[in-house]
Amino acid sequence: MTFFSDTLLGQETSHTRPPFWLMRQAGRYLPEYREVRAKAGGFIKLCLTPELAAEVTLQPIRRFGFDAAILFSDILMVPHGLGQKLWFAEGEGPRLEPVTDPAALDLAGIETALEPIYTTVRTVRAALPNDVELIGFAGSPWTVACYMVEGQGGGEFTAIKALSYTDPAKLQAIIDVLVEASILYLTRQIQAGAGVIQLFDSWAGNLSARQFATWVIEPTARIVSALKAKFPHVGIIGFPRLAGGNLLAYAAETGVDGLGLDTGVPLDWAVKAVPHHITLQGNLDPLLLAAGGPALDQGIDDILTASKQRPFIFNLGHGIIPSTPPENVAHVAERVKFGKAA
Ligand code: 1CP
Repeated sequence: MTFFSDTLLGQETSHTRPPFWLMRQAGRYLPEYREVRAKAGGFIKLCLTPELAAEVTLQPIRRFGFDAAILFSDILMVPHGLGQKLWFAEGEGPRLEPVTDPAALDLAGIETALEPIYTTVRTVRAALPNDVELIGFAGSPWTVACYMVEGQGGGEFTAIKALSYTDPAKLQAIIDVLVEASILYLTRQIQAGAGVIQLFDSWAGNLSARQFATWVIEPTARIVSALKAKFPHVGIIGFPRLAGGNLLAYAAETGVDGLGLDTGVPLDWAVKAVPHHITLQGNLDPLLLAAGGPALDQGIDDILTASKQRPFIFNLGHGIIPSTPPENVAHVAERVKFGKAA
């Protein structure tokens, strides 16, 4: 067990600081990532070539000394594994051929097409120091379904919202495949060496309470309970981004050990309101990390203050943006990990 995992599971540790990692800690803000990315010949190739994916997973650990590495992959590798056509248009983000027939999705691909990802996990675990955790991940069914139904991200998700109201049985069939696929996929990651799991629900924010219960809480709870039954010591972090007033129901009903907070969640509120058996994670503004300067130090201080009140993992409120100067990330590491003054 690592310091990171112990904190997530609410166990006592001998550390006086929170463990830290940053969402999208591997990626385009790092010149060494851009170099490997250029060599890989495409983003999907990068995700499915174990030597390269392992290398970019390890790059930020070497540079900044995070307490956890996160497998380098993408939430859209699950639809890819299920046989849906996926490609990354240069400078435009992901594109998929919108799913029309849920019965055509093939669960076997999670074992076969995604096999290289499990090799990456094994390679990374073998290369990491024992006290550095390895986080495996998947997108939550709702967020992955958003891309599968729309064929892309970034918009208002009108097609999936329409489907949820006009043909909920069809959306349920897609979600059910994704629940099974996620359980298989995460089981394989854990067996290969992932000691913590994060479920990314980036698009959890555009749902009514009723829809949130059906499309976010219920499928997430099924994944968590299946994994917990097999792997009780693997902590699970849920990140229901922009969930707003639905956040407390998520915390109470999904069974997650940790709750990822987006930038808009007031920490002093979360420290009091979220059930105390849950470890909080977050929530420095990625744009503040990119901006740097005295405001960044104030943002770091706010999180360090909150982290003294209950088990806490230092992170951003969403992923690092590509224009972030790596020296700003080094500054966060020095302050959080080595206690350097502002
Ligand atoms: O060209 C490139 O290098 C591609 C950029 C990129 C990267 C670096 C994409 C495309 N994905 C990733 C890696 C990635 N994605 C990781 C790796 C581990 C890490 O260092 O954190 C993880 C965990 C993800 C997860 C992911 N992918 C999410 C959930 C988190 C979030 O940011 O909200 C989502 C929504 C995606 C979809 C996706 N993949 C890539 C992009 C640009 C996007 C977002 C598109 C959109 O805005 O809809």
